[in-house]
Amino acid sequence: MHQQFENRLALLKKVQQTLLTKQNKKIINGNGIFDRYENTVLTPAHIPINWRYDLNKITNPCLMERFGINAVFNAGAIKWKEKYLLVARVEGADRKSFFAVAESANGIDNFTFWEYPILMPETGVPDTNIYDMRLIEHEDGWIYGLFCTERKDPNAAPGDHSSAIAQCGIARTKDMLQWERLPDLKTPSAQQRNVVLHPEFVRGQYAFYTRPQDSFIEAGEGGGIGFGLAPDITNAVVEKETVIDPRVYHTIAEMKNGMGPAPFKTADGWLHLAHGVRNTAAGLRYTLYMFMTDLNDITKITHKPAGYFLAPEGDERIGDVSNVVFSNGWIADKDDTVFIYYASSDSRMHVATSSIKQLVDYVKNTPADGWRSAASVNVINNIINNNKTVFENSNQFSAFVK
Ligand code: M1P
Repeated sequence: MHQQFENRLALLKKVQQTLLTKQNKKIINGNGIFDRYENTVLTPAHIPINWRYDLNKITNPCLMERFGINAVFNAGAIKWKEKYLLVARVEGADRKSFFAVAESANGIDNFTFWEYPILMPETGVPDTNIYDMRLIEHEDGWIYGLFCTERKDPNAAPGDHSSAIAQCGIARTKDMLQWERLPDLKTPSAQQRNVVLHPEFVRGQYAFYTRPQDSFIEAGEGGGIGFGLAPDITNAVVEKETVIDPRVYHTIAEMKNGMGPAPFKTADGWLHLAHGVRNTAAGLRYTLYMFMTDLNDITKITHKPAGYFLAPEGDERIGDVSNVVFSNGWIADKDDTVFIYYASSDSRMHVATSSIKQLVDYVKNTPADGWRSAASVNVINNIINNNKTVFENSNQFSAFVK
């Protein structure tokens, strides 16, 4: 029995070591905007063996898994002490999510979890489930983690075990190890998910991107990505939310949308990554989209390409919640490289790389939505006609049109 235990443990370790040391390669022939990579960067198989197994031969002679992991996804991201950190949403087989930090030296492979998951302090109202942390290095000197905290709806009818109240939890740290939990954000909305803190003060206040979806729709206001200010982060109250990026009929965000990670400041404006949700006969489809806001008025969208930036492809389309990509973490490096971390189908994490230069070009020069089929055809015709001019009298063009 002991030998069997030893053999199984050796195999578990070997398989995991192979996974954790596997090199990740860029997939060539991308769209010029970003590049995908061959391998996922975090999966349940990346979770340390000693979190899942009791490694004592006496108490666990069959070397059974004692704590199963269902999914590792929707990770916040930060560059910290020259390492690329992901604060992943780890979901156990018990359906509860928690946060855990994984680090990599290059941002694209060999992500390895820290010794312990994060034991997030609770407020006076315990969290039933916490997930989807956004990491923000705020100019006040703290690193904030904003996340969704869900508790059972106290007004749920007897027998209703699925109605929940979702709110924005706030915690902060200086070392990524010790977290100080602050009171949950208060807003006029009954539910909040996908709340992000802007990294700079706005008019001397903390600025939040919110998602006043449900209450605004109920009030006939359509919903979308909202914005509001709070003077004090230790008791954050947003009195008024204004929708800055509304949902629009027959677009990738017709059903709902939500901010992704905190925006990057560029010379041209604030670069944002968000997710949009549309309905299909097969259920909801989540894709990522981008836009830019004005440096002087961060509530004003200056550029917004039509449609999605990144949509689920191939294996990404299948998982616990299929046809979903979701991102709440990206890192801009000093050399201009941008690491976009995204989850597919609520199951595992991927990386894509781009650069600030490419993303600014994409956001500024990709045509905006014309809202109608005819407008889309006009965009294509413009491209074709411009290309004709570019390649007039050139052999390259004749090769294309043959
Ligand atoms: O299942 C897809 C996503 O659904 C929710 O996002 P949203 O509130 O924008 O619909 C979240 O539960 C998210 O974690 C999940 O990935």
